[in-house]
Amino acid sequence: MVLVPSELANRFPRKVAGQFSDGIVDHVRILLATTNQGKIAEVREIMSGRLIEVAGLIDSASTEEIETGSTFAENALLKAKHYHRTLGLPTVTDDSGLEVEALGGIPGIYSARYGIYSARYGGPGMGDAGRIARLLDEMKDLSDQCRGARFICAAGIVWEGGEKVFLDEVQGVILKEARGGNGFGYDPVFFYEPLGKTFAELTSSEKAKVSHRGRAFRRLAGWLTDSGLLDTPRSDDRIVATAD
Ligand code: ITT
Repeated sequence: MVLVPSELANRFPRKVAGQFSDGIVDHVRILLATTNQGKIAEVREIMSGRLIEVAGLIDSASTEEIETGSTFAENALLKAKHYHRTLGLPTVTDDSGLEVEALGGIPGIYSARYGIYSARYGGPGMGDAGRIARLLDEMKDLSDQCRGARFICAAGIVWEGGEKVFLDEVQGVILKEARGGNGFGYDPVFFYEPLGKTFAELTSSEKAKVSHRGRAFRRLAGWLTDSGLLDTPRSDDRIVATAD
């Protein structure tokens, strides 16, 4: 479902604006700017039961050229500033990725682009399977004791009066084979020891409770509630997500 007021749609770039036609509401307060459907589903889950709702919005624009920073926090704010400038709305973004200890933190901030330059793993149009294949190849000689990794999430927000970013992480181990069909990205090889399952074997609500994203966005949501940014909330306030 697309939930955006008509006057806001007019301020989007042409390629995006055309995609707002099938739904209109009056009160959009915060935009969740991401092109990643997996993130949208998870942030919606994390925010469920709160004042803030997350709605899907189709946006074919890539965030890759905006992500020129050298940290997750920088990139989260760069994306949020870009969409805030375009839309004039308080804008929330997620920059996240996987860091493998024995690889010195790789793929890190390049998690989405990992393997993109190699035809062997799918090239520019590569998907999650190509990224995972490259990671497992890089790690094939590492023993079970040397497969520690962490997911990191930077949840950024930019509004008229300022910017803020909330970082959090979760520790795990990279398996030698993929397991499970839920989630997205590297979830099938990210084994979460306390639950004895990969992230792809967790339900969305189980993952939301323990994930880097769940932790970072709950902190952001708590801050939002206290910040005054949502003063005079309305029952139909929405976070609107962009995704392709
Ligand atoms: P946006 O920039 O549009 O939000 P993106 O997918 O390009 O989407 P990032 O640059 O933040 O986002 O890259 C994050 C990548 O890290 C993502 O594509 C996955 O490959 C990986 N990743 C992040 N969180 C993950 C999670 O919860 N489970 C599995 N993989 C994850």
